[in-house]
Amino acid sequence: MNYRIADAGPTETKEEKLDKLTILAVDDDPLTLLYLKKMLAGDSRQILTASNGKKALELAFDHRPHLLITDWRMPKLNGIDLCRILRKTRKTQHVYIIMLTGCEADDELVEAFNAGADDYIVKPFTPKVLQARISSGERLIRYQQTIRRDRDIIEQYATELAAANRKLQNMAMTDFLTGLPNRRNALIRLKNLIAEMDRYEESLSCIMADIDHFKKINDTYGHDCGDMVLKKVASILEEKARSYDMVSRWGGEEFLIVCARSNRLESFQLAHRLRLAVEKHEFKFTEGHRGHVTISIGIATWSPDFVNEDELIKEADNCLYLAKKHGRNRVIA
Ligand code: GH3
Ligand code: MG
Ligand code: MG
Ligand code: MG
Repeated sequence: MNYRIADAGPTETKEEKLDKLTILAVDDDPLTLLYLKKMLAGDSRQILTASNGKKALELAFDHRPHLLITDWRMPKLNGIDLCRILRKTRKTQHVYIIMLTGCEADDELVEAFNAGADDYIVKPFTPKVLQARISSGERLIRYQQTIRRDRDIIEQYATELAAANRKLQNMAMTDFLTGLPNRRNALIRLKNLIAEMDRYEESLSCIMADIDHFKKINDTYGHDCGDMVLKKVASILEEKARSYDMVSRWGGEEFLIVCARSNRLESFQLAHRLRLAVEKHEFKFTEGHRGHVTISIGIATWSPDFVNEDELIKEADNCLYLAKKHGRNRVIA
């Protein structure tokens, strides 16, 4: 698993390389606009200009500036309405807005802030003051960028963590060798199924299958060959069972098949099919050594006589024991 939480966590305050600051200056007076453009120019800035609110709006939507300096009174769309629209539009709602205007009455200042302005400068302004206010705005913009970046990192960690958890959960429920659901998984399925089948008054059965004389395969051809046989038997059982049966690896060379909506006769027929399919398959144990393996099967069908799933499995185990005792390669229900 590739955890990166330890090396560069979201709480780290590493100085990061910041984007160029995009500033949009808006004024219907060409001289003011020219002046602003010259004054604002700098290596770390991109300066855009517009001569009215409507053009500014188009530029803002296209370029998503970080900061906007706008005049109030302009043709087509004034600065106040420009503010309102930008604030209401998702992609521009966070732009830092400085109103630069000749209006200096308190009511007008209040109106500008109510429309969404972040700062207010009365004309004529001095470059020093404007620069200082832009710096203050830039600090806020950078701070917001850091927060957004940290949030993205946290979201990414959360996604990775959720995926890792899913993988772990999957691993805890799956048999490593065969890829089948493991015993824990089968027990959960069985428990749930018993409740479900009881509710709908449907039958359910358990098929316990055990490979005959499996130890001999290990002893004769080696453990790897034993593993190969286990995997193949697992895949034969999977292939021959119905899609709603759960074939699980119960342990060693034993497989439990949990059969929903399956009475004694139906599960008996399925068990026969499984037994024949395994018996029929020709294994290549080693170079020049081919042969067959068989399985013995015990079946138990759920009824109110059983206390719980453990009792049901115990019954399937008893039948399996009898199948072994009576000569193996057979089904007992
Ligand atoms: P029976 O017909 O009575 O079931 O005889 P058996 O030899 O199949 O049963 P026994 O319980 O004596 O031996 C089972 C063997 O399965 C012993 C164990 O080493 C082997 N085994 C269990 N798990 C694995 C595995 O994952 N891989 C391999 N290769 N062998 C395994
Ligand atoms: Mg004007
Ligand atoms: Mg066995
Ligand atoms: Mg066994």
